[in-house]
Amino acid sequence: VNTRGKHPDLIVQQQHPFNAEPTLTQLLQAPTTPNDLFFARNHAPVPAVDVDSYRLSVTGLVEKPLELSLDDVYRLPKTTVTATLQCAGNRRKAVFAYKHVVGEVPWGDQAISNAVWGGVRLSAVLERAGVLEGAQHVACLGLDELGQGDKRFNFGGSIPLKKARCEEVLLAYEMNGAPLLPLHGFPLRLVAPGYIGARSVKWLVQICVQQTPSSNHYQARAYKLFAPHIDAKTVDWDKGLMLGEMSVNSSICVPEEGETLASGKLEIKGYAITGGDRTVERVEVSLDGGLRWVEARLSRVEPFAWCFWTVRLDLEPGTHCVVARAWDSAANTQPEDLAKIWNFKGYMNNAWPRVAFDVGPAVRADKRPG
Ligand SMILES: Nc1nc2c(c(=O)[nH]1)N[C@H]1C(S)=C(S)[C@@H](COP(=O)(O)O)O[C@H]1N2
Ligand SMILES: [Mo]
Repeated sequence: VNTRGKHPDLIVQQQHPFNAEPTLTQLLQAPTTPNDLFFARNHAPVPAVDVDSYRLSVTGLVEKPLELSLDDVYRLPKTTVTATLQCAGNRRKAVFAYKHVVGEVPWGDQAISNAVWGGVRLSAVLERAGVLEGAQHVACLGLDELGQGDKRFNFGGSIPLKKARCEEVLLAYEMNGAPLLPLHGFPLRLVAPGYIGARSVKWLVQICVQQTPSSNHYQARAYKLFAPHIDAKTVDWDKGLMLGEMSVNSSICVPEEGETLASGKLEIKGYAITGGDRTVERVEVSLDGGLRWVEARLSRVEPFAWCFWTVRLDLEPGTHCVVARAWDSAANTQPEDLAKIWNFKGYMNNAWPRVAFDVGPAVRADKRPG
């Protein structure tokens, strides 16, 4: 695990537990993020798993509780799904810049990555167990332990049963054709496409079908959204909006803040993503604070995955400020002002990304290198 911190293009936010994101430049290299550059978000040390004694239990509101070995899982029909995971804390650095948040990882725009996941459908396992009437949520538990002394507990979270039955939700044991790395949940993790990353529980050990959402700390307290005037002292945890589906979001990755570009045709690039089973429909940029917008060209758009966007522009020498916004298939778009969605946990920042950059004087053709 620690050797991953040595990858030159990985920004390590925290060594223990290990939290890291690729550089902006690396993020846009390929639509599928290489496994060794995939962002890592851990709340506790990576648990060691004994594959022989490992069992996944399926309990709760089911006709027939199951105890599945890894071989039992491997025997089920295998399928692959392309899905982008995004942490609810993605783009928190901008939230900090506006107003500081205490004790949270200061993610840049790279707490997001895309992979082709291989595994079995959660629905196949639920069918084998037989879901009983009254069931509405599927709660997952990981093997990693948090807390101290007799207050120890495992990481967990839940998704609605309706989502759990969708064909895109996987119990994944492969990532981009390779066995899942310990850092990303070996031997088995949930992949809940369209939902915040926290719901894709790693080192999965238990699936519980139940009437209510998970009572785990990371569902019942953390990963909730509060209004800007609420803080850690005034918060009533029961009142927060429990996060599930991702909202529509985008990032400007090229140019980077403060960069100087040669005048002439230049490119502005980034990614866009949305949640649920919605798709990104349009991305646009503005150089005048949002009065006039230029539509970007999108890479292939598919549900559950980000898309990359590009705008080619001819800009005059001087300082420019570019903002962007994405629109999805439900006509949702991003809010302009971070202040209005600021929350003390720094979640779900999908305010317009803003990048200030300089365009230098034109480089004369005869002075151009090469
Ligand atoms: N068991 C377990 N699962 C977990 C976590 C964790 O700390 N423990 N972190 C969650 C969060 S907050 C995110 S954003 C994703 C990140 O997945 P990755 O580390 O593979 O990128 O895993 C989720 N699953
Ligand atoms: Mo996360």
